[in-house]
Amino acid sequence: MNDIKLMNKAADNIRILAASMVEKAKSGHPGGAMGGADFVNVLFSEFLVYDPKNPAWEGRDRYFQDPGHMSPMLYSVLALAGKFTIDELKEFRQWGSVTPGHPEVNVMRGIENTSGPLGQGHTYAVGAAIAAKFLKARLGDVMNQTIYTYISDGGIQEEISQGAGRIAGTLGLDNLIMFYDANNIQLSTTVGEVTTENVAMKYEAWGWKVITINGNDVTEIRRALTEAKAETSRPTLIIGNTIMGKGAVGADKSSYENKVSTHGQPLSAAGVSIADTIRNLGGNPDDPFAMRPKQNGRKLIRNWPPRWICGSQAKHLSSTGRLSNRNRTKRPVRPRQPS
Ligand SMILES: Cc1ncc(C[n+]2csc(CCOP(=O)(O)OP(=O)(O)O)c2C)c(N)n1
Ligand SMILES: [Mg+2]
Repeated sequence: MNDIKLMNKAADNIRILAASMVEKAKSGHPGGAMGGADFVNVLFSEFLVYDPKNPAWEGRDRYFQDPGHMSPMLYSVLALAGKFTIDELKEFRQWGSVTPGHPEVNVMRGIENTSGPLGQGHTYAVGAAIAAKFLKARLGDVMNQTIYTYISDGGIQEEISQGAGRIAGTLGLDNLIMFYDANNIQLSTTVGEVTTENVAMKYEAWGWKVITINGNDVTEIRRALTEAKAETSRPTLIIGNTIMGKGAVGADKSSYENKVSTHGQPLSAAGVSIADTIRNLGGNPDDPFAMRPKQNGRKLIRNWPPRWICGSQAKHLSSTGRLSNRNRTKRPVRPRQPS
């Protein structure tokens, strides 16, 4: 495992990149992306199993991001994994670019799907988990993938996610792990102003395992993901209490964390000093798109990707975590790469 300081630096790097993308595009959603950075950093660098040489490998873990508006977070973590370039991040939300506001599908770049309509990503993930169960029953452990999904306050509230969550619990989809970015902020109010339900109890009533953590703490995220992976009869909901706009400060160093105003506009429009925020997060305001792979001569992200399997050699990670060559399947025709 990477050391925690290194992980926090990588997450801060994701925060800076996400904020800088929205700032340059003069449009987008920086606050939520900055709060969720720690989770995606841990997931993509230490848990997600995929083959960098064969992105379309059918046995890969899947990641569905329900809040498409947090795409700067996804592009940034994928840029650290080498799937997007700095120039492509700079083209965020520009016509014809590979970094649109709400990416749909781009498997070769690591994007299974994100949704514009909140709640839809939850249903994609449940559908994928059902499909994975079916394929595993047919083909064996080669299809032993985990389906991860990320949901935010808006998605949790949407009716479509209720139906998906209920059936996932009923079917006991233990291959489904959902992180709920509970930052208590939504489009124009705090969550408590419109919803008072107990989300943990709701999902428990549907048959889910529920773990509540500090969603900005690497150790707690790792522990929750490890526990969720070990679950053998239920889907898991990890409720991560996170900080909207984590690290955002004004020119006078006052905090702009936990503010509705950072939901859907550039930080500068919310009164934040982008330069002071980048400095506060350990970056250089003169080079806001820097990826900081080295710190004191050391590679920042040592293990990108730390655990991967080579689908082209038909190896797979069995449930015991050992590589084997069993259940070799014919490679399907590769999906055409969407432009
Ligand atoms: C079905 C649907 N209704 C409305 C919207 C518009 N919308 C975009 S983001 C958002 C709320 C976002 O709150 P949250 O999901 O908590 O994201 P955060 O503010 O924490 O980034 C809404 C209502 C949408 N994308 N989809
Ligand atoms: Mg929110």
